[in-house]
Amino acid sequence: MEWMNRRVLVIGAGLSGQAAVRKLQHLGAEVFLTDNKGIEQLSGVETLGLDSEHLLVGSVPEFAGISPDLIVLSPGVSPKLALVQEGITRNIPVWSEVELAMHDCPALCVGVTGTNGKTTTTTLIGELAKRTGRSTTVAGNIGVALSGQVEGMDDSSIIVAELSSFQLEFIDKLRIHVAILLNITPDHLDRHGTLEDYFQTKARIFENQTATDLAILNWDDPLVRDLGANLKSRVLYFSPTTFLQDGISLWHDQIVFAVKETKTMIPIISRNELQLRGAHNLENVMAAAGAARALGLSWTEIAEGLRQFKGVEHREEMVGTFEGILFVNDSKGTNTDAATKALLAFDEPMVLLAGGKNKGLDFHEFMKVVRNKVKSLVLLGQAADEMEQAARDEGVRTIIRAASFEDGVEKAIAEAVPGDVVLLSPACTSWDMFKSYEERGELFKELVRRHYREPIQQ
Ligand code: UMA
Repeated sequence: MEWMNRRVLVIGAGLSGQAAVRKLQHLGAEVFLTDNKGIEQLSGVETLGLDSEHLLVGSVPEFAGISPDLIVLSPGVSPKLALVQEGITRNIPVWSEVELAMHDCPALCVGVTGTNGKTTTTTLIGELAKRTGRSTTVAGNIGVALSGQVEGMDDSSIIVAELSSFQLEFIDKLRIHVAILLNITPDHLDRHGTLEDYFQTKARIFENQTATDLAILNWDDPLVRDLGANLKSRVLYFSPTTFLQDGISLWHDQIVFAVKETKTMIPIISRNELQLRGAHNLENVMAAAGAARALGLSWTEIAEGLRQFKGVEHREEMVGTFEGILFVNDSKGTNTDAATKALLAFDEPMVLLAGGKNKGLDFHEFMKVVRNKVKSLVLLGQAADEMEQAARDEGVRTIIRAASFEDGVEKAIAEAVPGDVVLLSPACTSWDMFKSYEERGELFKELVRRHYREPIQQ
C-alpha cells in the first residue's frame, strides 16, 4: 500500500493503538486516533504529537468527518462498534494492528495461538530462536505491540508473535511462516458468540500460509487435529498422550520426533530433564521444539534450550532447589483457576503460600483442590480470613496464618522437608501489599535465596 497522505483511523489508544499510530506516522500516513476514554484516562497519547483534529478521544467521532481509507483496530475493540460497522459497509479495509505491523515486514514470522499456554510457548520459542544467532524479537499478545517492534527488520530477522483471537480477527495478508495452534477451549465467548466462531478466528493463523510453511497442531484436540487435512502448508502434529508415528510425542518418558516414511525415531529429551512441570507444559514444549526445528536448530541444540528454560517469570517459575526443597514462583496466579493449574502441575507433597487481595472470587472449589494436593497451607493478606473459612469448610487440614509476606515465606519454608515443593500461587492479586504481581514474585525469590544463603540462626 502507498501510505503517503492516506487517511487512517486507529481505534483504541492503548499499547497497540499507540504503536500503530507511530508506525503509520513513520510511513507518512495522516493518522486519526480515537478512544472512548478521555485524555486524562489515557497515558502516553500526548507523546504522539497529534493535534485536536487528529486526536479524537472521549467521544465517538463522526465517520464522515474522517473519511478514512483504512481502519486499524486495537485487539480489545469489538467489531460491533458502529465506526467499524460503518467502515465495513462502505467497503473500507479494516485491519487488526498485527496486520499493519507485519505488512511489508520481511522477517520470518513464528506465530502462536490457542486458548492456553501461548505465553509460555512464545517465550520458549523466543529463547530457542535466539540460539540460531539471528536477530529475534518476541512480541504480540504477550504485552508488547508488534507494530513497535518491526522497524529495521530484514529477511534474516525472526519475529515470534503471540497472537490472540482478537488480533487474528481482521487480518488480510498476514503470513505466518511457522504457525502453532495449541488447543481450543471456550474463552472470550462474550466477543465471539460461539466456540465455532472463536475457533475459526484462531484458525485464521494458517490462512495465508503456503506449501513451504509449517503448521504445528495438537493431535489431542479433535478440533485442532481435523484442521490439518485442509491446510495448504506442511503439518506437524504433536501429542503428549498418544505416540505418533509422524510427529512429536512421548515414547515412555522421552519426547521423540518420529517420521513414518523413513521409520526413524529421534529422542529429543527426557521429560524429567525439563524444568517446566505439568502435562499442559508438555504441549508447549513439543510445539516449541517443532518450531525451533523449522528454524534450523539441531535436536541437540533444541534439547539444550529446553533443558535450560525455567518458564516464564512469575508463572510456575522454578526458583531453584534448596536443601532438597523445590521453590516455585507463580505470583501471576492471581485467580483460583490459575492457582489450581499450578497445583495440578506437581505430584510432590506441597506447601502452598496463598492470599492477597481477593478479586471477588469464591474460594470453596479451589480449597477442594488444596485439600487433595497440599500438606500445609500458609495464608496471608487481606483475603486470609475468607480463605481460611473456605479452607476449613472444605476440610483442609493444616492452615497456618502469616503476619506478613516475609513471615509467610519463613513459615512455608519451616513446613517443608526435602522432596517437597513450596509454591507461591496466591489465587489473589498483590495489591494489598505490593504494586504488582511482579514485585511480589521478586520478593519471594529474594527471600528464598536469602534464607538459604544466610540460614536463620536458632
Ligand atoms: N477502546 C475503545 N473502544 C472500545 C474498546 C476499547 O476506545 O470499544 C479503547 C480502550 O479505552 C483502551 C484501548 O482501547 O484505551 C485498549 O486497547 P486494547 O484493549 O486493545 O489494549 P492494548 O493496550 O492495545 O493491549 C492489546 C492487548 N489487549 C487485549 O487484547 C485486550 C494485549 O493483550 C496485548 O499485549 C497488547 O495489545 C500488545 O499486543 C492483553 C490481553 O489481555 C495481555 N489479551 C487477551 C488475552 O490474553 O486473553 C486477548
